[in-house]
Amino acid sequence: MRQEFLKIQITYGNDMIKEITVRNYLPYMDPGQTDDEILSGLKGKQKYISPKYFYDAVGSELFEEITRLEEYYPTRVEKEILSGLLDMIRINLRNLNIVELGSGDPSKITLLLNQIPERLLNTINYFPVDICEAEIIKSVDILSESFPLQTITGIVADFNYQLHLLPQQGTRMFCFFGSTIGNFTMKDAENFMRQLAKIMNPGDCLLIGMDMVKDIDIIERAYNDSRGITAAFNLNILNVINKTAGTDFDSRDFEHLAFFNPQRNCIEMHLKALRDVEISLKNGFDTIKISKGQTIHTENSHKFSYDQIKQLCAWGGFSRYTICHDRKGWFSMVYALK
Ligand code: AVJ
Repeated sequence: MRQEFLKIQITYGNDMIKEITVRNYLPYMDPGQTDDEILSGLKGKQKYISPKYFYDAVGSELFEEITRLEEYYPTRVEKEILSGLLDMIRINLRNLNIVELGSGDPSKITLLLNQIPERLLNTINYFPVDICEAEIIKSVDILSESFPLQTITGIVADFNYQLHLLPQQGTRMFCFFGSTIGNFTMKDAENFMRQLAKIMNPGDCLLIGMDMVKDIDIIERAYNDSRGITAAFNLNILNVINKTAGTDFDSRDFEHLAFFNPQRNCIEMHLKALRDVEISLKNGFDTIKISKGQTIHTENSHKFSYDQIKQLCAWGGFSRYTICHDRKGWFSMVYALK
């Protein structure tokens, strides 16, 4: 087993050295399981790749670029809500352990930390959790410069499988921003909330961002931006799969497709084959055939109703919750207390 607990030294141009703490739990994932997950998704009739594979270093950068697009409203609106959140809801911040799932870049937690006085900040421990190690290192580096927190410990993990490895200490606030919960099918969202219910203790709380149902044109525009950044983000998943599972996809054989599915209230992203392709696998024996026009489903992005928020909170065993939303009701931040 590779070393899980690391101190990483960051060296700056002029010999300055800084040490940050990162725990990497990905080596605890069974590599066979990862390959099986990818291959079984590719072998089925409707081909599927889990959206967690978007986020290598390149994909994480592309996603950050998406969040700055005019057409991509979710991040903008969520940030609006976050930047005034602590005036609207009362959270007991002293000695809090903040665990942010799928943290990505530190801009969202920064908005929250900006509202907390220094005398409280230095009682708070912060744990960003992400599947992308490069993102975690960058985040811990940036935040440790900006805020006098008690500790910052980066955690590289797959929260689909490794919730039980998250910090157990003290009172915790789990943050799950960006409507990442929308990536799950409703069944998986139910499982996820039930898992959370198991690992959370009385006094712990959850702060979860959800993108709401709205005009379809607005939603579809957010996933078909005019600069093609979302297309590049979608296509990059094939490079990640090549690295992870040893396939030989050529992203030039596919095009980006994103549309709203009104039955399930979700955006579906696919990669559509522009020609017949045959993908070879690491073992050299098997191949996967994809015919022209066939798609690989890469992401669901559910949009929520207030009834669904209520349902999710019930699955999570939350007795009390508060919903904060923007004026137009485009995005909700739910604060739920165990
Ligand atoms: C990070 C999963 C919330 O679903 O809107 C952005 C990812 N995909 N554009 C989303 C994404 C295409 C994003 N989440």
